[in-house]
Amino acid sequence: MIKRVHHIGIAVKNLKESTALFEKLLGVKAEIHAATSQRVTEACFRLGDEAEIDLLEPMGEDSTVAKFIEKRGEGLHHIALEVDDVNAGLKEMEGKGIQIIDKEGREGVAGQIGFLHPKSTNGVLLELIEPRDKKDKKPSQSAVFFNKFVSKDRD
Ligand code: CMX
Repeated sequence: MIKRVHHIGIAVKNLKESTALFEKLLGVKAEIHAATSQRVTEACFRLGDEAEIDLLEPMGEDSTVAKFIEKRGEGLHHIALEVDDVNAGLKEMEGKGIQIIDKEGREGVAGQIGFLHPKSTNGVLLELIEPRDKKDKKPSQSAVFFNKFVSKDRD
């Protein structure tokens, strides 16, 4: 079950300049992390208790984010949806006919993550994330609506 939008990833060329811009825009300070396994350096902006905005600067030319920027320019890279169990989430999505990139969750900065292929999700890369630091929150109202909407039982 999807609990909430965990974060939105935006691909940028220059993390320093974009961090300064987004700090001015959002009025919050960023936390900077090196996500070596994903080949990006991230600036994370926590927006209250809900979603984060993460700016992603590629680490080297072989990074998937570098390829993305080269092909499509800077901009929305992915939307991450929080789940209780990433492996169960990936299996559930595969069962619904969605093309998955990862058969199993892998280690990300904030927990276990797995991706769904943008070719099967209207051109948007979706990430499922099982946060390490589970807040045990109730799903947000929009997540309740989303789950109802995609449920096979809806009328
Ligand atoms: N959003 C939407 N479409 C995307 C995309 C993205 N982020 N990345 C690639 N695509 C599109 C490409 O434009 C291309 O479309 P066309 O065939 O119409 O040209 C298609 O997907 C295939 O792209 P590709 O360049 O041939 O394939 P890649 O080798 O780039 O692989 C993808 C694409 C999505 C499978 C790969 O980027 C991937 O595995 N991503 C998941 C991991 C990841 O993105 N990690 C980065 C950091 C994440 C984090 O910090 O949390």
